[in-house]
Amino acid sequence: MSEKPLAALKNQNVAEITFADHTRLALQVFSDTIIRVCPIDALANPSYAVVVKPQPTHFTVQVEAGVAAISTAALHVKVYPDHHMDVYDQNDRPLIMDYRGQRQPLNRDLAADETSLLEEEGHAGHEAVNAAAALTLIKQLDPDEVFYGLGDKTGFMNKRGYEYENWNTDDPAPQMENFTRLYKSIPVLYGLRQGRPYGLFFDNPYRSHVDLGKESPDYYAYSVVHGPLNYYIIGGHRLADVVANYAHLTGTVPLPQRWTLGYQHSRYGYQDAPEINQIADDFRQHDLPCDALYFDIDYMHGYRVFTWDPARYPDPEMLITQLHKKGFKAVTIIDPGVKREPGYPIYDDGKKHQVFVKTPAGKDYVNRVWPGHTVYPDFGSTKTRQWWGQCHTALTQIGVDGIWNDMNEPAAFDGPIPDDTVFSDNDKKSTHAKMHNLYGHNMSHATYAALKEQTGRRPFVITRAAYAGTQRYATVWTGDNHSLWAHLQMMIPQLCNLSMSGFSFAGTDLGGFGSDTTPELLTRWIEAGLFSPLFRNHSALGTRRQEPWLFGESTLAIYRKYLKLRYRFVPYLYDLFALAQSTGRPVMRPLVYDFDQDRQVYDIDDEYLIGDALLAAPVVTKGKTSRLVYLPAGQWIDFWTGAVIAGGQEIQTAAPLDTLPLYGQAGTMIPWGPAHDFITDEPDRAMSFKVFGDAASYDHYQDNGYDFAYQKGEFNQYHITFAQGKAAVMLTKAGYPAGLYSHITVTAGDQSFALQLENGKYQRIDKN
Ligand code: MIG
Repeated sequence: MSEKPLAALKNQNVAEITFADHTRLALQVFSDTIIRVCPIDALANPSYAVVVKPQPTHFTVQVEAGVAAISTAALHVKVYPDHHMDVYDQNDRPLIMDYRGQRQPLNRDLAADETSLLEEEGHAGHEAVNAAAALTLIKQLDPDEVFYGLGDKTGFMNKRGYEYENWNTDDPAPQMENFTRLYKSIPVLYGLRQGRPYGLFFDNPYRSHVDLGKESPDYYAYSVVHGPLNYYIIGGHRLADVVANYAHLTGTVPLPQRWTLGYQHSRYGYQDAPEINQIADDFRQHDLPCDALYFDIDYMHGYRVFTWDPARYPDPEMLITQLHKKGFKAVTIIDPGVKREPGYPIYDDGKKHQVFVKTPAGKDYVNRVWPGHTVYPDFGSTKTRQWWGQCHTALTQIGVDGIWNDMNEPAAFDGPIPDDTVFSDNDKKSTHAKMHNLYGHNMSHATYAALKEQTGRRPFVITRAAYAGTQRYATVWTGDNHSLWAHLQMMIPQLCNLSMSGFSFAGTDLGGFGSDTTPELLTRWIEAGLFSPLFRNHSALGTRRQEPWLFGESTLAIYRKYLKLRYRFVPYLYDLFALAQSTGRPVMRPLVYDFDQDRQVYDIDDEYLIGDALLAAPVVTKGKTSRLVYLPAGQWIDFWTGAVIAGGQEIQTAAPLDTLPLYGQAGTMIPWGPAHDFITDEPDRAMSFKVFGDAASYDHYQDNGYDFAYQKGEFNQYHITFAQGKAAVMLTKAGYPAGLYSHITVTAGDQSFALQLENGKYQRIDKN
């Protein structure tokens, strides 16, 4: 090697590499499976995403034949004098290897003057997204390598062959796989190289770009417009472990209130208090379970945040009280833009406290959103977050149960916000270029903290824009989809990749937001989305209305069937959320998550798992009444018929319009809750458990479902076993005595066992 030598030494949790050109690189060891890479002088930079500190970990640093070798029990990293780096797993098999060849940009056959020609005709010219890149990483691509993650990008489960950007964007056009960016930037990438899993988390909020083998079959690339380079190499035995390691790095999803797992209904365009009340009554009258109704922007007075239109909502507190009596929670939208209007108290107060972002010349920066000319709260400032949080008392004091944050990319109607607009970064002066992708994150943070303080309940915040780590504060939805079959299809990879990227609590607008839905599409959507963690029907102003009773009796009957079914699964979903919080294991999962050694599942876009017990294979194609279902190795039980089916094969199954093909994995068990029209703070009195196969055991979690008492030990845990024809329930923790079930039923096939609580123990009370 002609390069001058490098030096490497170990300094606490950091391997410090000094190159001949005097640049200094840090490999900071967080654990056996997590190594951060950044310049040494960037080590102390704060992160919005990462919540853990490096744990004491044994690792070695050596220089051999001019190459630095850094090894933990799980990862071996080699750093070369020419700055290249290779990462191997514990058995020295390649995971992430630098590409040493030349980059070959795509040939678009386009001269500069032809680009403007195309734009004139109305075609968007392809932006040279990498042109402005300050830093680039290029890694070898194995012929067999596949990619997942990246949050809520469009397209398919496996991201190989596509390019994506991280620059939070509100683009209402129908989002298809040619979209490189959406509302969120969650730069975590998972790869499987010859079945060996790894993760790369690029923790830099500036605009970035990834090319996953689109340019070339020989490499994949990451680039970012501004440094420092700051990324994490994540290892793990299985893909599931890598995903959990990432979740712990950036924080797991906090346990939500139980009612948030019920069905929720929304529409942009509900006119006034009588109409909202009518919708609530219609749900009950049609025997449709529902837990929440939403208030979109038109509840406000001229789109002024924290106001109500006095003509259409003369007494919002009374309206919310009425909704609560009918068993509905109320969720109001709050956009970040504050109308620039002297005399409007929120604006005046914000101005007084200097909470809005500024032009470089020091004036409030103004753009235009719904209310007209608006200013933007500077959420990267602690003072602004507290001020914004305080504004929410106007809503929490009248009983609002959740806050829906929209337009927080942030959206701006009069063209993009200039890069040099002054935004705060951890209370220090920074730029829009750096803080753009963090705007929704910091807004969610402010909202979460306010709701927690003002209500004492687990905050329900739903946000459109997000960065890595926002899952600690908010639920997300995927923004403005359309009532298109292609968007029903996209729901599955989008939600699965979101949950692999830390966001277990996510949903799409069921039925589709833009464009007109059809009875068949709406039906297949409510089936396919049955286990969508956030289960909300939402539609746009001016589109065909999407209340399920508007499509005739047969559509209504199927819709009702699935809403009722959803409530039966709420205890299972709640258990999965408790597990997601403690283990980082997602609720909704692509098949590759649990079966990463089965190449047949790498490109499955139309099936998903819910925990490890259930596999859903919805029909997502118009006119189909049967489909092929791939069942991974093992045995599967048809949820509807109880038929036992061998896995490791593709089967043909009938799926008439009212049927969601659904399978239980043999050897698992799920709770099966009582029927509900809505979820209250009252605990269930009895619970059932369904066994798939001949034997299974299960740990069930229960708490009051709404506040933080569980953190002080106020929860129950039940260990349920079924083996050799016998069912037993052990109470392994009884910290929430008021909730203890008086009766438990365990069913396995056509056998059923009834147990009853007697003297702190569950005893069999049947003769079965
Ligand atoms: O489209 O507040 O994604 O859910 O209904 C304009 C109105 C702005 C976009 C959100 C959508 C919401 C709508 N908003």
